[in-house]
Amino acid sequence: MRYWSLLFFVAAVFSVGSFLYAPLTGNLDWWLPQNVSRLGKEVDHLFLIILWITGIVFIGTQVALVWATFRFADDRPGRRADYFHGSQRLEVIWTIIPSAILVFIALYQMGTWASIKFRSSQPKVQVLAEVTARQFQWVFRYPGLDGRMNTADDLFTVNDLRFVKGQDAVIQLKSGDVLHSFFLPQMRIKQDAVPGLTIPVWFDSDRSGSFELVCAELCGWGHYKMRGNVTVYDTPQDFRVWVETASKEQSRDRVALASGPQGN
Ligand SMILES: [Cu+2]
Repeated sequence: MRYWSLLFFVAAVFSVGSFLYAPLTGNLDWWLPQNVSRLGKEVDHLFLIILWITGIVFIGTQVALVWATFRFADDRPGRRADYFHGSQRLEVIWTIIPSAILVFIALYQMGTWASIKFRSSQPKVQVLAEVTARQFQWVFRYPGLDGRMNTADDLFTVNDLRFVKGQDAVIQLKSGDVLHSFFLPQMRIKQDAVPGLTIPVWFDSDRSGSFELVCAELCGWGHYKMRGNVTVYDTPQDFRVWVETASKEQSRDRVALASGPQGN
């Protein structure tokens, strides 16, 4: 039944249709989270390049598959299969082409990788917070009102990341137990938190609002709980107001703790 080949054709058309939908409409938001960061644009660009390469290869191989199943279908009764040795030249070609593509991608993405991960690209700004991942929460330590880390007025929050729009934010990432992965989908940044290491991570947002922080490494039964809120403020003043309010609340809680149970 050579018309079985048409089944492959329908599957291929469907796949190609969905593949073309995203880049041609220019609307990546329906399958990727909205991007709000400078580096995110480069990440999405790389993503699209790879999508184009895999898409074109997919179309090529599907066309060849459908053509071959149609062309060589032969269901005469009693017909025996042909056996033949592979083509060495063909194998050399289809090894060299993917290798060349991989080398191209490796070289092409280097600049983006460097600006996201190389320490030499770390923005020279004051560290926003120290972030410790542990089963199963993100603990943030902000410098507090004095702007200095590791002092008595440091501000602690859980699952609550805040920074200012249009400014580079740098955090120091640690882990208190196992491997976790600090992931800000809308800022296109992902970094493993590794026990014993302190890893600087930087990101930014070109708009204010509330976004998502998740753990992207299956780190135990409560992995799903490692979800945090990201608040991006319009101005440094807004951020400052939050630090002041949160610091006041924190010290009030400390006083309450120190003075013992209040009966409520
Ligand atoms: Cu985790």
